[in-house]
Amino acid sequence: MHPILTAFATSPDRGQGLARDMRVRWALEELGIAYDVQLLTFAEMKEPAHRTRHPFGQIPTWQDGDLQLFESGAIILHLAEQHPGLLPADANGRMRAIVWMFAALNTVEPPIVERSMAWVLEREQPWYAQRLVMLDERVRRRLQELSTRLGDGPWLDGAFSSGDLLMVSVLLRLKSSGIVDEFPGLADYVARATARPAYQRAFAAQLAVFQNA
Ligand code: GTB
Repeated sequence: MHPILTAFATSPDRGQGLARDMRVRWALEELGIAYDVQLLTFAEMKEPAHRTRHPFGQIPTWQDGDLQLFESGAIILHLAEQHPGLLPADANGRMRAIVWMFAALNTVEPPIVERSMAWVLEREQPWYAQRLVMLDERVRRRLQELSTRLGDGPWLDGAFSSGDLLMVSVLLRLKSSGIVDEFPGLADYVARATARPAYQRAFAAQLAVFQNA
């Protein structure tokens, strides 16, 4: 019996790989961990059985024997600590990669999610266009800062790590906006990461869920 990842039975993104099970799938592929997927409808995510796994009734969750986890970043940190491949061996390098995981989730993702949620919830409002200008500006500021730090380097700190995996996952949510393409270094960074065979396998697996639904 393999560990179990939960994911949307029908992702609202129609297989674009934007839901947060995708980043865990990617980490699992990078690390060579076999897993099963349990697909949940929106109603099933809110039922008591799933609430015992996830207090907020969301995906993804991860179950490995007695260990039950939620929060995509925590799941990936756990996997990266248990298996070689996504964290450097030396303690300082390891901690720096973990810092980038937090930076992706706590500093770069929030303005990107706020922009996406404004489109979902507020795009019919008369003031939406004006608000979007402000939201885009906040996203651009973060991307400019990230781009400056990345410089010419292929990855954020040495070899590809779970920090890069999360950062790229977060940037992908901007794909349809074209904003990442305004920063050629970041666009190359995303292209380099998504060309990795592990990303490609993970993407194909989540797309198959949509195609078979
Ligand atoms: N902080 C948590 C984590 O990182 O694991 C956030 C988990 C989360 O937001 N899960 C979402 C969920 O279960 C799915 S990923 N939502 C259902 C609910 O809350 O009832 C968020 C997401 C959903 C859809 C798209 N999309 O269509 O593009 C993108 C991202």
